[in-house]
Amino acid sequence: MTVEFTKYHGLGNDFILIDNRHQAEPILSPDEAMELCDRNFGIGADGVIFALPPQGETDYTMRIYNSDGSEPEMCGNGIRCLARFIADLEGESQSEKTYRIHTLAGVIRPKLEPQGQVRVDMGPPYLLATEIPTTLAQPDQKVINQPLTIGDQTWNVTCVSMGNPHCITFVDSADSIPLATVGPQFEHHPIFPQRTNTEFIEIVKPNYIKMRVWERGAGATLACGTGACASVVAGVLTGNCDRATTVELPGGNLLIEWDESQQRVYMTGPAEKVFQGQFFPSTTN
Ligand code: ZDR
Repeated sequence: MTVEFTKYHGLGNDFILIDNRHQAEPILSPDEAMELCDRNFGIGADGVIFALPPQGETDYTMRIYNSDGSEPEMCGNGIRCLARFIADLEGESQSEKTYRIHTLAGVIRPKLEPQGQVRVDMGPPYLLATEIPTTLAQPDQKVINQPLTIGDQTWNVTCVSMGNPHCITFVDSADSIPLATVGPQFEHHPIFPQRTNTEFIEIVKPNYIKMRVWERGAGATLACGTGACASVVAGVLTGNCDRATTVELPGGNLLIEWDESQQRVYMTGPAEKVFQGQFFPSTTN
């Protein structure tokens, strides 16, 4: 059997998109997804995303596997790619449609905008320790600028869930962080029972920050949408950022807005189709 795929990226955070509208379960296993993400032995991607039939009052369901085969609740760059993918499938790529997407982090609403941009209503951030989840504070407490010792270094961290867990730390220079060394130490620290994504943030101005990310299950990536949202929320909570802030990532910029009245976070950025093709999985479920 052959499977059609389309490759998209959002600021260099790249995904293999699969048209899975005909059945409620992903047509590939986590192991198959992991093989496809391999940049030498597969297609190469940070994750595989499936467009599945809707659930409840939605238009589609999104599921995603990270490149290590684990399944995150949400993916900010990925949902912009999914919106473009389904618009292409529906012949709606020139429209300014808003989709309601069921995810493991609730209903997320991406809106197609001109010039390939997608603005996404990412829903509210979750701040309690139990919601992250982390044991760094009591379950009903927030983790804002709390010391966390990793190896011989103590970092002040703020934890935010955008449906998936993020640990944010503000640093003098984002470029000088040895990501490949410290990233995994955060990711696998026992105070994060579901592991964590980690963002290192340099404040350039209150409305412009620079971010480097170590993603749970994917390692260093060029961009992270949920991470950019979580970082601006952490920046507002710590008095470092404005509610509307541009986040500079290695792959480009995202505009993040945390709406005070509605408590929702909006993310605007690009999503681009790169190529399409077919592959031949050894097994399918
Ligand atoms: C960070 C991410 N790429 C995005 O754009 O939001 C999401 C991928 C999922 C992440 N690796 C996780 O939470 O496990």
